[in-house]
Amino acid sequence: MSRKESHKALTEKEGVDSPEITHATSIAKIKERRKEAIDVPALTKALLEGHIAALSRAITLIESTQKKHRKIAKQLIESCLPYANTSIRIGITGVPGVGKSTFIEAYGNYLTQQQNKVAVLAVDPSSSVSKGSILGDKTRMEELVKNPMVFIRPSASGESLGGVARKTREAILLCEAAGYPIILIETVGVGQSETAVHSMVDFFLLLKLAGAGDELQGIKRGIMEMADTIVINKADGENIKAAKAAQLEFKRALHLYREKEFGWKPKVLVCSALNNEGIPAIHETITSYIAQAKESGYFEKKRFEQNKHWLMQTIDDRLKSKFYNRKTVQRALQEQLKLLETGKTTPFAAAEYLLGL
Ligand SMILES: Nc1nc2c(ncn2[C@@H]2O[C@H](COP(=O)(O)OP(=O)(O)OP(=O)(O)O)[C@@H](O)[C@H]2O)c(=O)[nH]1
Ligand SMILES: [Mg+2]
Repeated sequence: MSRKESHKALTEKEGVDSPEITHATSIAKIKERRKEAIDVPALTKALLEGHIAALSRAITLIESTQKKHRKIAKQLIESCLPYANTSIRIGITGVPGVGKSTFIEAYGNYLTQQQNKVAVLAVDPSSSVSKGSILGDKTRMEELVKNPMVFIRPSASGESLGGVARKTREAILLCEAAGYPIILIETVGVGQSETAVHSMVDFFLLLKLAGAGDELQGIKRGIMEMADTIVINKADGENIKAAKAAQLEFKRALHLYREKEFGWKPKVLVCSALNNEGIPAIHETITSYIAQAKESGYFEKKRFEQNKHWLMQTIDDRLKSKFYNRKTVQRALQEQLKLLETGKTTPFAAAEYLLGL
């Protein structure tokens, strides 16, 4: 046996690492330990002072599933709460490729020119698998990522939309405490994620394209109803005429919808995110919506409703996972399913039995 082989045999037998591995592991261990020693008051202080690194770190902690991190995250959020709730939260939705990221790049840059710091978050449960849109966003928000007044955080990963939504809501609070007065949240308008985003923002913007029917764009009527303003993007080049025609068409269609609570009528605008055209008018619309919503008391009321929604949602989620994670339930559920399959029980009797366990 050569020296190398005998060393390998020894390390395998006794579980001893090779010298290089030992060295690397000890460095990793030191780093790990350093990572573990989280000074929560210092991190909170740095976050409140607006340090981007501290904000990133804090968001990583709220995204962590580790129990000890969850505990720290809870502390962090509690210390940030008095400074939160201060921003304008804007949701941006639309089918893939409509230009959400390009729009955020244009609008984000416009906002920073007005001396506003901007935080950009994303809700895209699918990206946890493909990471596709994160990569896309980095390249499509070229200018914005370099802008020191902007904080960009790609979508949190998570198996469920509920998990991603919770993390995003907590990230909003942290961004607010770190001094970001405007938060833009991008979400893909094809699943349930826009409903989740709608219930965490003050203003919901739907981006659309001219020339494609609603079915083609995969936008359901419900999402149209949620929108506080519709913007037809890519109104440039040969597309301008079609965009203007679509604007008229949507204006007409929106007449059929009922007014929003404080008498707000959703507007229909056009823009070219790519050419930075139409952005100031969109900003004016958003500003005037927020002013009216605040004046009428709707702004506060909506935020309370949203908080109520998330409280109930969290209870639902917790109860469900508590129930399904129980070994007895898991076993009994399988048994009941078999009984159901062979016609020996009914869905209601089975449910009653399981819930009574
Ligand atoms: N002509 C034109 N192209 C645009 C405009 N806005 C976006 N695009 C292009 O449309 C493509 C998709 O843009 P994105 O901003 O990535 O779209 P998205 O909605 O964020 O896409 P997902 O994140 O994949 O859902 C890119 O090639 C953009 O350059 C616009 O105003 N005019
Ligand atoms: Mg995008």
